[in-house]
Amino acid sequence: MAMRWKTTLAAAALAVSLLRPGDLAACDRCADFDFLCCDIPADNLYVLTSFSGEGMACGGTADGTWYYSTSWVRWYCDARLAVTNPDTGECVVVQVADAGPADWVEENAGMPIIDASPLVCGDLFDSGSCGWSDMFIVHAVQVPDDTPLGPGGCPAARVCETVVAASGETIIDDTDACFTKGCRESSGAWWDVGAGYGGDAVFTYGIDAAEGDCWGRWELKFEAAGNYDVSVHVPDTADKTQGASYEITHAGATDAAPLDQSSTSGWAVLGPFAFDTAGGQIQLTDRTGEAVSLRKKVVFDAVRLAPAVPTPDETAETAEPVPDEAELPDGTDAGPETLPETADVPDAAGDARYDGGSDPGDDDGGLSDNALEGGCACSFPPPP
Ligand SMILES: [Ca+2]
Repeated sequence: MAMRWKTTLAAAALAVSLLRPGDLAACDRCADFDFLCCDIPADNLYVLTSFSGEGMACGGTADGTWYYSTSWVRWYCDARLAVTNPDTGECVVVQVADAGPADWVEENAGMPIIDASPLVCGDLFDSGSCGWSDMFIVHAVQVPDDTPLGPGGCPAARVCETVVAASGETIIDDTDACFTKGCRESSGAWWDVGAGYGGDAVFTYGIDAAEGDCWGRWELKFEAAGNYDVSVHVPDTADKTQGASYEITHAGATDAAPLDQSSTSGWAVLGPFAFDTAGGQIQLTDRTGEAVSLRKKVVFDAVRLAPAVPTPDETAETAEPVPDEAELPDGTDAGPETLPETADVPDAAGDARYDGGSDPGDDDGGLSDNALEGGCACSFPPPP
């Protein structure tokens, strides 16, 4: 927090000269600065602009000789971003070193802006400088703080390629490139759980604040529009939060799905949600309403999506077998598309029932368990 306030003062001195009073809010402004936009867009797309010839809020000078960028209010000083031209795939890694731009600049552009070294313009768009009216669109995501700057760092930057299938289940783990995480103010606020789907998960501590600081996001792309059951995996570990709230952005709406992680281990169903092919997002932040001194863990692990099965008669008349459905979403679907997933080692090993004791070589674990629970594993041919 000391760093934050130190940089805050410098940023205020820099940005106040750009402030044009009277502009209306169109971005999600920071709690502390009503002239800076804090929101990170779900599609991670920004307009690229360039600047040089001035001091920067995090220290150092924007002299156009290295890979610097805004904005520390969206990330933090010295965070690193992989900035990609989505049309060409060309990418450079930049270091967050400055504030801004002021909100009215982003409103003029109609999009969030990353203001960066002219080097970025040159590498990605063969241009000596970039203004917002050029509308050079870039995709930017946070990468580890030790990622090398410039073009050489980009192999470490991964692209989200997982697409939610129109049938069967699709799992996006915290190790997938479609999961990203970061913090607006804190640095190094992530730890490994040492358990979870696939044997891994990460956590940060919950806070009691008006806005979240650290966040994790699962980016969702869809093969087909429709209703999908959304589940999240919660690793078995101590001192989890009671106040997790997943925000599901889908088909133009955002709904909150609260979950008491402290009483959950394994898959938890958040509900069915309607998605379109424009994509969606699941976000979880550290805003749990619990004092950070309580050290309650907010855990980030896998999410699972599967097309919701339309059974209007059953849902109206029968009791809900929630636990069974949570464990076996494909239990009634023994079609060919189920077999590869069930026989897939990471799926079986990562199931909640195998946390902490999975045997990666035990291909049959998921199959026999399905059979015991009344699934359709008996119809599967023996694994090769
Ligand atoms: Ca995991």
